Amino acid sequence: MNAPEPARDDLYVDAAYDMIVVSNRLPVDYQAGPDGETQWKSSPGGLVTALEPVMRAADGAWIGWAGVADREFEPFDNDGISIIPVPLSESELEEYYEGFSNDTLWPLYHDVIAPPSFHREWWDAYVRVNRRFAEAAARAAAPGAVVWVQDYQLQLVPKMLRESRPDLVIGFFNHIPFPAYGIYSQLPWRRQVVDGLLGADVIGFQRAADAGNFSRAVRRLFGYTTRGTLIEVPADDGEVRHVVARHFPISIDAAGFEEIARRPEVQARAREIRESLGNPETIMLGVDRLDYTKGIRHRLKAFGELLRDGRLSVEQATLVQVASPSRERVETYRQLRDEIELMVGRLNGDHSTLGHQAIAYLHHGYPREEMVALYLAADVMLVTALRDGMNLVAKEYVACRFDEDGALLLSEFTGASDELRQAILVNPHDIEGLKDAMVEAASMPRRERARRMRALRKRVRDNDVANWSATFLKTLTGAGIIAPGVPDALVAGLRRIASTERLLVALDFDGTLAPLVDRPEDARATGRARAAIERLAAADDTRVAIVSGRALESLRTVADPPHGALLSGSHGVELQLDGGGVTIDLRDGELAELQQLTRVLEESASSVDGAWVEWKPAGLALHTRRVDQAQAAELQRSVRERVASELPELTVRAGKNVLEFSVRPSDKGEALTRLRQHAGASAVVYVGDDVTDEDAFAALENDDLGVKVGQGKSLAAYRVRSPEDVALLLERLADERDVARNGVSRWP
Ligand code: GDG
Repeated sequence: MNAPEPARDDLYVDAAYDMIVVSNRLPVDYQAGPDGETQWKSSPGGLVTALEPVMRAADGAWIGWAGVADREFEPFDNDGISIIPVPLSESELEEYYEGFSNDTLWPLYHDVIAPPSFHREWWDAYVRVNRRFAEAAARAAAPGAVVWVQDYQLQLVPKMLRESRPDLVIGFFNHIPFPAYGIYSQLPWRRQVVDGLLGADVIGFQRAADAGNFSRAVRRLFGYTTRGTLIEVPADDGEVRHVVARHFPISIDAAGFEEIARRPEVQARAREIRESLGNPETIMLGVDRLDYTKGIRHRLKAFGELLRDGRLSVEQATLVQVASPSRERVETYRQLRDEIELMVGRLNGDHSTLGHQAIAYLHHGYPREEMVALYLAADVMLVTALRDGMNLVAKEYVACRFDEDGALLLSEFTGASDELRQAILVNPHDIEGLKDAMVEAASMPRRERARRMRALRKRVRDNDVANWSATFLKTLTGAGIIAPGVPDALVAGLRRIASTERLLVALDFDGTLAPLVDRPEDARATGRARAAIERLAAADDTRVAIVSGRALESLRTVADPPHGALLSGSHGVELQLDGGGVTIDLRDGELAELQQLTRVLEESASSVDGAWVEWKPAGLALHTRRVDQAQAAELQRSVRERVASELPELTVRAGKNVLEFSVRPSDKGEALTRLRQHAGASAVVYVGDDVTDEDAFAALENDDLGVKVGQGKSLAAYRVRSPEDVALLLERLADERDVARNGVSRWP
């Protein structure tokens, strides 16, 4: 086993995307074309609308299932967003999706309105499929990328992803409620699910109550400390990781809905709908997926009793119920459909006349324009869910009513009721109360309707879906999305620091000066960055240093440093200062440790095909990139265990597919401090993209300036997007340094 090229611990072969969304379904659906060829049809949901601009700006990828079982598809580009399909077999569809997701979690999380089924084989499939999604994300994510996991089907993904890619920033959003502990605790796998979610940095819920329920479950199951929205999760290294669990109420593309509602042809269609229903005084409308959480039966019962009691007549009022088909292979849903259709049939039989139907029941999906026409036609919108994470229908109705008319009747058990306080709020279990509220809504004076609708519309406009995603991402990254170029605030910072007496410009190499490449030996700084550091290094009052995790020898070869540059390799263990290299002299104890470490690693690696050991000046790295995932995990675990018991003093760094052990603890922070002293610098600029650069940012002092390249949590005060932008930054710094010396600016 010879040591191949030195590798950086966060250099992954097909890691490419800075922003990744992972959801059960892709934003596109597979369709077989007329000749059996593959076609893709966009399914423009709210989430897609919200995330499209963010995804395009950030070079994003969407990972999910294409909606057809037993088919594998290659990744492809859809309108500027990369689509990465994850395959599901027919039995996984039954066990992971229809079973565990929709017949265990869905009823459990909706307060057991229907009894949840618990099956161990469904759980096994859930774990298996979650792992597949996590692996797809781990392969696709660039170093430090943001990965945003969506919804209850994928609750184990955050932890799985953190284990394989500790460098990532991981968010999770739960679109459905999170139940009280008394209910949640029924889940046989309650610990594993909460633990899975705690792999995220930020866990988002619809309501504050959901976030509270989650934090309580964490305390009950794990005893972790929670303070407000922060949860303190003990990490492997003895440190504490802070996880945020709070509410981020989701919303809709309000302007988009209003735009459709203002189209003349949509308004004409709304009038046509009213006429075709026989011009009743009041059209009541329900729009739901056919789901037992939506309270459709309660609504029908209340409406039927109002007709029976003569408080409403079919000439006065018609109920239009759109029940779009949903989860039709799950038994509870089949039963629900039978019950509802029986009720509708009976009520229509009892109350309809030849000219007036009591209930227009539509078991179809409709195009969005038709939905908007229905919203415009409806005098009263009925949202009577027994439990609902948010309920977007309520918000869509409000967004469409630019005429400031229409009354919204809204269940207290929806997330939307936390925000839409001017709706007529109801408890749908209280049938008498519901009936009174329906009559009140039908007879509400125009002025009162307008007053309420104005307030509701303001709320939905102010907090639309773009706002929702921006707020979530800002909490997650602390930075939002990074614009290309050198941000104005950073320019101001560069201008300030350019006037310092003796400047040290310390730069990471891979991912900072050089774009990441497949083979570490191919990495080269961009031409512009190389020219800019040459310019900086040429001046007497400025020193340039390159600070890398690579061994010094490899760094010299790939970086081709300008004359006079200072170098630091192996995470600060090796330094090259003026007057040649600094060799590190290991003490006897360290040499003995290194020998023993070599024995342990070689023994372990030789038993596994594809594993190799790389020698570094004060340590060793065990590479498992060419070993299959399960075997690699097992090898890493056993090596970690052996080293922990035989050589407990060693420093361990884990990257994807590599474990690095070092007998001389050192990091880029210590390296930077030595370089600063050596250069006699009065201020330092440090630029880096990697998690190991955080040690250097932590070593910066008040007048220094830290710049993080790309997404990811960071102590740096500034960010740029990519090595190309680092080159611009360095050019600008060289210019500002000239200006500070000569007083001539070529910038406005
Ligand atoms: C989950 C949570 C949370 C329905 N029929 C048609 C159609 N729809 C559209 C509606 C609306 C969406 O489907 C349904 O969204 P909801 O929020 O009402 O409910 P869920 O499907 O249960 O969604 C829920 C949501 O996730 C988001 O986080 O609010 O609480 O359960 O947009 O308009 N759209 C079209 N034709 C139809 O026939 N075009």
